[in-house]
Amino acid sequence: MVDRRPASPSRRAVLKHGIAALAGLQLGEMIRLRPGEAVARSIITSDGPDSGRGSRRIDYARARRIPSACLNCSTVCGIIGTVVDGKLVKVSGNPADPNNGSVLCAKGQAGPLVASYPERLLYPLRRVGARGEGLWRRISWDEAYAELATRIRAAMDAGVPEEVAIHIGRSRIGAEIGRFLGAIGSPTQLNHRALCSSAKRAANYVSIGETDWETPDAANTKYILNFGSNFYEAHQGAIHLARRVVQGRFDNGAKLVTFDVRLSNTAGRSDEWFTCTPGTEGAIALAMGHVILAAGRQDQDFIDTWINVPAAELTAFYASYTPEWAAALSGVAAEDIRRLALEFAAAAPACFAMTNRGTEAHYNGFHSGRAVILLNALVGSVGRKGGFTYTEEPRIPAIFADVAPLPPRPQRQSVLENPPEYPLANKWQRMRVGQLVYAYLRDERAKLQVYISYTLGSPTTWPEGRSLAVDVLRDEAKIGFHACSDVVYSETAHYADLLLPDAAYTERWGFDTRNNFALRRYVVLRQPLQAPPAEARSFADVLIQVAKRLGPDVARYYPFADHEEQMRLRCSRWTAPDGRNGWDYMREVGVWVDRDQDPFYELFRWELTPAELAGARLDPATRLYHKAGPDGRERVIGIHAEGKPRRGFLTPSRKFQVRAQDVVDAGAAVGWPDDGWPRFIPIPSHQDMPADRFHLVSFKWNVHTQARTAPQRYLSEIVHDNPLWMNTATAAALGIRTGDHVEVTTFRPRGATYRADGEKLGSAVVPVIVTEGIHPRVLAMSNSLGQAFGGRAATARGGEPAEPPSRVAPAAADHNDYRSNIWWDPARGGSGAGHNINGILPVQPSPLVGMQAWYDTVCEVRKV
Ligand SMILES: Nc1nc2c(c(=O)[nH]1)N[C@H]1C(S)=C(S)[C@@H](COP(=O)(O)OP(=O)(O)OC[C@H]3O[C@@H](n4cnc5c(=O)[nH]c(N)nc54)[C@H](O)[C@@H]3O)O[C@H]1N2
Ligand SMILES: Nc1nc2c(c(=O)[nH]1)N[C@H]1C(S)=C(S)[C@@H](COP(=O)(O)OP(=O)(O)OC[C@H]3O[C@@H](n4cnc5c(=O)[nH]c(N)nc54)[C@H](O)[C@@H]3O)O[C@H]1N2
Ligand code: SF4
Ligand SMILES: [Mo]
Repeated sequence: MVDRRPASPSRRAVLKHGIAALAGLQLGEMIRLRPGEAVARSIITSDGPDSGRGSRRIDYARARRIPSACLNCSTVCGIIGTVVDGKLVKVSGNPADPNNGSVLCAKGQAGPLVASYPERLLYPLRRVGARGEGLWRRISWDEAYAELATRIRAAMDAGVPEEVAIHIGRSRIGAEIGRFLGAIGSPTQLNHRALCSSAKRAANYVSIGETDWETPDAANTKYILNFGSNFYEAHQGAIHLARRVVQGRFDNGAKLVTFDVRLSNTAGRSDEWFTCTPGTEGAIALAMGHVILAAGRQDQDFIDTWINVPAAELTAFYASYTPEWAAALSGVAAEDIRRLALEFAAAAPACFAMTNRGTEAHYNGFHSGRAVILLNALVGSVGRKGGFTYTEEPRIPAIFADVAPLPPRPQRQSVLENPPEYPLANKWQRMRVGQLVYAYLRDERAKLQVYISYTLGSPTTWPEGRSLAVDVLRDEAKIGFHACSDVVYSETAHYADLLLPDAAYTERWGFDTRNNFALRRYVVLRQPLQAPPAEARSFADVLIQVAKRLGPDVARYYPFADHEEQMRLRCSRWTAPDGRNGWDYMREVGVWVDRDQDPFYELFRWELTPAELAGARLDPATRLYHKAGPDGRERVIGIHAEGKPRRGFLTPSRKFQVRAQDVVDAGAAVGWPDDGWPRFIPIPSHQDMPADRFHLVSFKWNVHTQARTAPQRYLSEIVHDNPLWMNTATAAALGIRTGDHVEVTTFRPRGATYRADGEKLGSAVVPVIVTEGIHPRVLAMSNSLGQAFGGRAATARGGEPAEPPSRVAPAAADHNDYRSNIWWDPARGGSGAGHNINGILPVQPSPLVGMQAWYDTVCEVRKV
């Protein structure tokens, strides 16, 4: 039975306090957990050999080397764990991984520390007091499974399975989550893609018909035009791309030109860095296209054969986009635009133009992204060596297919998963419009009986996080029941009813594949490098256990005992070339690469095989090949081009799509007039901006990932502070100096988006750093800091251990560091854990796709 009574004074007396007390918590005992409290307790007090002081010697003679996959960011590099006596002591890059090879970033190397964090969640906990009060009781896993199953079954039996949602951040077990939701009939699989990169993906899909993000051939390139990507510090394919850019720069002397509003580490390492008015990158790219065509520097053969509009129409489209027009909008000199465009074209085809969130996280990001990709088509670098290469959609190949039977696609609909106002959000992949989830719950456009959050930091990482997200998370009328899977007591966990202590990424199973910059199909296996502490358990296993308790109609989709067995079954069908069983091979090598395949150069030119052509018909008007599939329905399988049947681009015309009818149609459905061309769309919030208003943008530090890394002490030791960047001239005009505090006040957006009234949203007081390295009209602040939860490293609070040592302590080796070495603790005169301003950044989905226009935010600033 779950005890929902508030704690009486007498019971309060025996309450334990602080995460560290978890280690000694008995079944049924209660604990109080609070935000930002000086969790100055630890679970072991001895200064043993592992105490974090002195040197640590790894006995390599006894060490095992086990391949797995990093997940300290979404790049998922292949790793090798060095494991001694069942304990992970070190990670390095897996040379067999074609993407990262032996290279890892600082986050990758420091990440395994989270496993031995003394403030890990160790046991399932059930809320006892009010939601958000922080009062918990330790329960057993059986109780946790039973309660979840009962509540989910109730929604199913009431005929509203869509009122059960799983909301994931960076999960990498999407298939497992999809299987569970499919089995219970719920479509409500929520994610964070619209906060992250949905505009970028949509721009790729419209233009070339496939793939999550660009995988340019940087190692072989001569020239890179980078519009708002910080790939030396971030990017979805971070290390994979960065190491190849370095190679291209050193081996080929490739030139790197970066457009960033701020001197990022990428901008600083570029040959040329340009600041432009935020959100005007599309105009610059269009003007570059104008210059290339006007100078006759285009690849006419590619244009004539492979793009879906006649050359004359293309020239007409570009006619008005002069460098002078773009200069007036962007602040980048017309001469520079002209020069860079011609340099770029001169390097063709070994050149590429790319974007990332600096261009895409805007109202016009989707359109601007398309304008940048189109530059590659104009000069014919698409797919070429050193050019804008791309891969097939990254997929787990059939040899590792998931275990049958798979549940059917749910028939029900949820506005949370598929908001009709954003017709391109789910067109090519289910990207969704995550930032509307809490807004729609608050506005009563949907409700949820069961909300399961997993690797989700919404109070700190989402727009209106500590305002809207927290308001909804604490409201039991909007979210009937919230189960949270996390590794630490995070801010999301604080607003849950049930806490499910997860296995960290070094302690669990998974399959992963990514856009591969080596241009081949590949898969990596994530396997446990050590056991999770105490009762922490992989969320994938939690889903399996709950499913088995939901009745035979659900359990029938679970013909395996646990996640490990599911992985084994998936790997065992295949035999490696050396005769090893696939399961042994994957556990020993960690990576499967399709060696039979040609690298994905000029994928659109790949010829259809005789087998593919058998039974196909060629339409003489469109030159498209049609063929009936197994269901009898005809599909386009390729195009007759350059005298041969070829794969083409996976767009409706099988050509690089410049004018997109899909976009015209999608726009018409929601009253957004769009002629289908990648035009420049002025950002409504930025029109006639008064002189005392500024652009407020954010960025990622090289050593932090979103809300994930703050508990990792070496990373927080390197960066624990995130002052607001302000230009020297701006600061002088406002009388502000480094270290001063300012009050930042933000405004809601304008235009065709959610709550676009331009009204004041909220204020925050933050410290300032004055620098030449930022556009005078832009203020910038990193989003990864300012945690109020997550333990001592995350909140910058050290202290002496107050709890008696406990033998239950699983991995308390490093506690001394937390006790005495958090020198950035304000109590020791340090600067603290930084600030989080997501609470005052408005929800602002961009039209059609729904990508959060993070970098459109407008603010005022006042010295305090
Ligand atoms: N202002 C601003 N905000 C941004 C951005 C920005 O540019 N500016 N960027 C956005 C982007 S690109 C993204 S992708 C989103 C990401 O934002 P989220 O989707 O929220 O992802 P994370 O911050 O990685 O999620 C962190 C949560 O996962 C928990 N966690 C870590 N490891 C594990 C684990 O092994 N198991 C479980 N169960 N939980 C774990 C952490 O404790 C934390 O609670 O943030 C967005 N937020
Ligand atoms: N270290 C680290 N690596 C990461 C992550 C992380 O959190 N930390 N997260 C991973 C994830 S989920 C993602 S989505 C990727 C994101 O990778 P990126 O998109 O490369 O990173 P961001 O910092 O979001 O944005 C890139 C740059 O855009 C700039 N910028 C902001 N506004 C504008 C603008 O209006 N115009 C221009 N031109 N530039 C602007 C910022 O200053 C920043 O340097 O990184 C991945 N890798
Ligand atoms: S880029 Fe760094 S943190 Fe991200 S997966 Fe690779 S090693 Fe891990
Ligand atoms: Mo992201």
